[in-house]
Parts: sequence; C-alpha cells; structure tokens
Amino acid sequence: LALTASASVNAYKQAAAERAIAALADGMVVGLGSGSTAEFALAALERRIARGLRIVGVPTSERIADLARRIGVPLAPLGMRSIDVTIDGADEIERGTLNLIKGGGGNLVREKLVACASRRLVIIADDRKLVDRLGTRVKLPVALLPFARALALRRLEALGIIGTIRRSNDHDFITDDGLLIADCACGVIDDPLALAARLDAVPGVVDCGLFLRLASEAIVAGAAGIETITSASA
Ligand code: A5P
Repeated sequence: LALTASASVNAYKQAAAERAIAALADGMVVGLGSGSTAEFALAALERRIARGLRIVGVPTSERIADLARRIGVPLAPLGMRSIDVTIDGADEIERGTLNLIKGGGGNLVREKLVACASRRLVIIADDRKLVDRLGTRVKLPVALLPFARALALRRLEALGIIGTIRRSNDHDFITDDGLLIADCACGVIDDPLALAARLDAVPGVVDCGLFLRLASEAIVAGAAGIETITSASA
C-alpha cells in the first residue's frame, strides 16, 4: 500500500511539473527550483529541449545546477538576467493566500532569492501540500549561521519556538551556503508576516522558509486532476 501511495504521489508531482514546463516559451529565463517535484520539472524540460526549446536557467541549488548542466541548459548567475518565471516546489501551500512554507530540502535561502528576483513564481505540487493554514504539516525551516547556533536557538526559545538542528547521515545538515537549518515547531501560524518579522530579527537567522506574497500561481495535482490556483495579490 505504501508503495502504491508513493507511486501516485510521484505521478501527481510529475503531472504538475509537466503542466508548468508546457507553458515555457523559447528565449525565457527560468528559475530552476530544488526538490523532488522540481526535478520532475527538469526531466520534462529535458524532453522539451530535445524537441528544440531554448531557455536559460537560474538554479536554486548546486544539485539542480549540476542536473541542469547535464541536460544542456545554459545557466546564468542570479542578477545577470531578469527571470521571467521560476518553477519550484513547496512543503505547504496555503489555500487562498498562496503563502508557502519551503525549505524541506534545505535550499530555502537561494530559493527565496531567486523567487524574489522573478516576475512570476509558479509552485508545483501534489495535493497533500495544500493546507488551510501554514504550520499544519511541517515544521518551519530556519537557516542559521553556524557561529550563532546556540545564541539563535536560545533567542528562538525565548520567542516560544523550539528549533531542532537538522541532521543528515550523523552530521549536521549544511546548506550550499554553509548554513545550518533549524526545523522550528511553531504550531499553526496565525500571522505569518508577524512571525517572519520576528524570526528575521533573531541574531544569526539568515532567512526562514516562509515565502509570503511571492507565489503567482500553484499547479496542484491529485486524484481529482490538475488544479491551477492563482493568487490575486502576487
Ligand atoms: C527545497 O529546499 C524545498 O523548498 C522544496 O521546494 C520543498 O521541500 C518541496 O520538495 P519536494 O518537491 O521534494 O516535496
């Protein structure tokens, strides 16, 4: 049963990814998100490139940059070209606002920078990611400078937020930018703007996984088909 469930989740991720890639046009500059759904998008992009599509990519992680190079996508560093659209996954998508939690894969800092520099941010996901309020499914990832680890965790605790440093293979997980990730138990997030401001003010916090008013559109696939949800505000 578990296998069947994950096979269908992968099929939904792939369907959403293909829908987003189908909308790309020749000559676009495209932000390339990170994570398993974004990797389905890269596979769909490879098929379109084989049929002649030409785009320039702006990667959000070293891993996605490597994969993109392997399929022949020319890459531009952030800031050199204006980005038409970024296609990326998310860990939670709030219905109505399209506010997001990201960073499950640890790439939230680069993902937010690329998203902020893009005219449009299109989120691709399976429908387990849709929530009525942020904080329902996952903890909130917060990127920390390693030097400030103990201080930042104490200051977070003083705000009532318990952060756990993410581990990977018996080591602290380290991001492409040399940062730690604290997965923070915030509970259901009533006021994400206020929380983001509080987190930004914590010494040693580089960024958090709240992506607010950034997504223009979410393409969400599930048993009922593919739904495109647009945001009025982005
Ligand atoms: C990467 O750091 C994340 O922000 C991903 O976008 C997010 O975790 C979604 O990943 P999946 O597509 O693998 O679920």
